[in-house]
Amino acid sequence: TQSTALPEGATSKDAEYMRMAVELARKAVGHTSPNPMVGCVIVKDGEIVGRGFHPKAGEPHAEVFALREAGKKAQGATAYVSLEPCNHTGRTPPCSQALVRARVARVVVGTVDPNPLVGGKGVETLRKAGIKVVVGVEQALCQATAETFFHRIVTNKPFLTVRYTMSLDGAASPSQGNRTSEEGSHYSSLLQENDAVIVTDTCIREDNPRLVSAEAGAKQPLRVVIAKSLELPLDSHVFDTSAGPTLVITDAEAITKDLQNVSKQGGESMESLLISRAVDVVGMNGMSLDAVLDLLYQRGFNSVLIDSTVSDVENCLGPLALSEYGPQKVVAVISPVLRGSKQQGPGLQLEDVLKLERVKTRACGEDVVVEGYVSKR
Ligand code: AOF
Ligand code: ZN
Repeated sequence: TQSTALPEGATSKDAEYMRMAVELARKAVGHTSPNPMVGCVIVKDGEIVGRGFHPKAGEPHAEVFALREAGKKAQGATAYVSLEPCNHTGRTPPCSQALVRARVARVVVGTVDPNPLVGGKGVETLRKAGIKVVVGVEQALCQATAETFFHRIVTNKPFLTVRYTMSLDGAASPSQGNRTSEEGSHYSSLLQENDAVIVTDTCIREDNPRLVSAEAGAKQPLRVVIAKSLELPLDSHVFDTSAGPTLVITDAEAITKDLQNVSKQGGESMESLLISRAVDVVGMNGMSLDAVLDLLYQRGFNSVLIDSTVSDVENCLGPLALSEYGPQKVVAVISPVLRGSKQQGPGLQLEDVLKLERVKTRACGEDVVVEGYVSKR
């Protein structure tokens, strides 16, 4: 079904091909950062002659793969691209020129690329070469597909999602049972979509989560543990780096002391464990969320998930929602349990309450998952 109004010069058939391009784009979910997911379909006389998607930064763009498959058939054809074709030489050459050289007759673009190096210039190059261009077919869908990239390129910060669980009576609740990492589960896709997942040392101690997506072929998110000290349980699942990479961010001053302290406990020392499992450790003064997000941005990440647990919700979710650093998206899991405890959270004044947008609610076993976007403040 069609999700947005059609721009002038576009048909419902165009929208259908664009949705195919988006489907192709999504094949690379979790793999493209710092680049966006992009898909391309080339159609000649009602027949699909080329298909492509951007698999990974450094590799060719969606258009290149689709043009390769189409070969000579690209001449006079229509190309559907979920994102405006690039017009600059980055890690790869400009797609606008590749489309011109292939002599396509028409290009249907999902949405303009907010990258200042592109920003409408791709469309301009195509039009100057006499190619018919329609912009904005399935625009909302195409923007949503590249939302983390859009956020990164515009704000120089990764797109932040906060997930937490709560009881029916509005108190924090253990999230253990909700981390069902089966293939196709909501949690598994959330991990697959995000480049990194942040948890605290409290979460490691209380829940000992694996933080591994069960989706076939998923690129595992970097598991980031924010820890006040390195005194973490040595048998924590996050230290099993055969399942996914792990980074521990801890206080810069505590770092040397902790490595030695723990090693006195006998058995495998924290220091040798971190080295043998190739766990990355970063010492940071202050460890503010801003500094952590900045470090992940520098590493080329588009999307970061904060997976909150019992104590974290009280400690950081309230202040976080109010902070200028986000989150952009909230995923709340409401479990049918009553805690009966009086929650004394930081709270918002009634007039400041944040209303989520584009809200989706679904049942997930006995839980209800509510997710939505935080409107720009
Ligand atoms: C497209 N098609 O499939 C993608 C585009 O370093 P490069 O050469 O990979 O260029 C990266 C930029 O190109 C990226 O920041 C974004 O603006 C655009 N991505 N463009 O025409 C694609 N992935
Ligand atoms: Zn390109």
